[in-house]
Amino acid sequence: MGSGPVPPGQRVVKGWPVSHYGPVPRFRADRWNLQVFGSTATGEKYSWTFGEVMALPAATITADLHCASGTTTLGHEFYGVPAAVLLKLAPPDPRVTHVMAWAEYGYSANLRLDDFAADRTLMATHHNGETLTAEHGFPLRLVVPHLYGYKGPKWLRAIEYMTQDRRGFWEERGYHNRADPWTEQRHSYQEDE
Ligand SMILES: Nc1nc2c(c(=O)[nH]1)N[C@H]1C(S)=C(S)[C@@H](COP(=O)(O)O)O[C@H]1N2
Ligand SMILES: [Mo]
Repeated sequence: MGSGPVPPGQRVVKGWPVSHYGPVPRFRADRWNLQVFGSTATGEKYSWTFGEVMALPAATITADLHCASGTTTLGHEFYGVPAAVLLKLAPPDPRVTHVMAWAEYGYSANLRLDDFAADRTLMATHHNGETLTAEHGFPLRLVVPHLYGYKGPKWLRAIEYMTQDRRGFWEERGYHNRADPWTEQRHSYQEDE
């Protein structure tokens, strides 16, 4: 639920500041798709157009967002396609243990399959009743409310099913592989603890 306790070492800020690495991509519906590839159960690759994604079963969640650099924003309402829906439509091979969430410009975040499959993991199209803004990830943004923000790519384009773990963009740059805010898993050097 949103607006519960705040994880240790976080300070709450008002509003919804924008933070990401690199430029905001321009959306072109005719060139956009959402893909699932890698170790699918059938060996097939899946692809949905923007219109098809918008027609998938959707749900609403409330989430607080925790940036690993120490800021938290409270009470976001996200609407979109639950990750569980994608896992049902594009089943992973039984050997899949992790996924890589890919965004525009090669941004990526790796997740344990159980973190991706979690109840509140959602591919959001809307925030507080309105279409996501470009800065916050339009047209599709992954939200993983129980992990630090870098595990939620804005401008999501693909989910890769993996049979072993591989580090994503920030995970390769010194950020923690799991990113649990409640135990302050901010840095990769903590992984040996
Ligand atoms: N594509 C992409 N997604 C991204 C990032 C990024 O650099 N690129 N930064 C992440 C980080 S570190 C955070 S804290 C959140 C910030 O989301 P916001 O700008 O909507 O608050 O986006 C995440 N998603
Ligand atoms: Mo962040």
